[in-house]
Amino acid sequence: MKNIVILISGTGSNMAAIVKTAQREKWAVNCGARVAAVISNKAEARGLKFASDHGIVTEVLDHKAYPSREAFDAALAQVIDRYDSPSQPVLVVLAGFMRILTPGFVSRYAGRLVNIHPSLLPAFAGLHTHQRAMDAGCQVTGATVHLVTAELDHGPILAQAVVPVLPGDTADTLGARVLAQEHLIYPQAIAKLLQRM
Ligand code: NHR
Ligand code: GAR
Repeated sequence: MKNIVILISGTGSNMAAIVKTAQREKWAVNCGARVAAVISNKAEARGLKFASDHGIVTEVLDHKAYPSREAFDAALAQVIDRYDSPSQPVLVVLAGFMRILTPGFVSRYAGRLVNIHPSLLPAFAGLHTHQRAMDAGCQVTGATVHLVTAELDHGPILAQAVVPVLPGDTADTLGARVLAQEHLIYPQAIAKLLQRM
């Protein structure tokens, strides 16, 4: 069985979409995979309740409790590695996880560390993507699932969804339209990746 470990920082709606798809599509049977744990760097992340309500182990690792990014990432890797072995390899899924990861962490999980970013990469890497897309006059934007590499939001692209920018949009209305597409493409991209793990 492959173990999926999902990292969140907030609402966790992408995490919830992955958990629901895994149940609906019987990933345990069809992909040999299960969502083993959800880890948040914020104790107040709303997604933690959804995860524990669905019988998933949850863990909080507050980055502020560590003296450096390297120390936080080492502690994070230690927790993740409980779910990693040759017979049960781990897939690490960033779902609204808001801490930049160190090169050491990224190389440890190379090829099995994925992120969803709310823009059509390579456009608008980094934060505040919806406001930046509107400010640039974009007529479309979207979301990108990509493998994580040491360079922020630059890894190989696994899936994208295109979303129109509509008259009168705010960052919030546009973000909600993008998020609905994220919930469709992220579980799908993960299922595909599991097949080649
Ligand atoms: N780490 C690496 N090495 N590479 C990537 O591509 C990563 C990553 C960690 C997270 C998600 C990413 C996004 O999709 C992600 C991709 C956080 C920040 C950020 O600036 C930027 C991009 C992403 C996530 N974080 C601040 C930091 O100092 C904190 C911001 C906050 O806490 O609100 O880490 O957009
Ligand atoms: C999503 O739109 C995701 O793409 C984005 O944050 C939202 C999280 O929502 N991620 C980033 O901006 C990463 N820096 P969720 O917590 O409900 O899944």
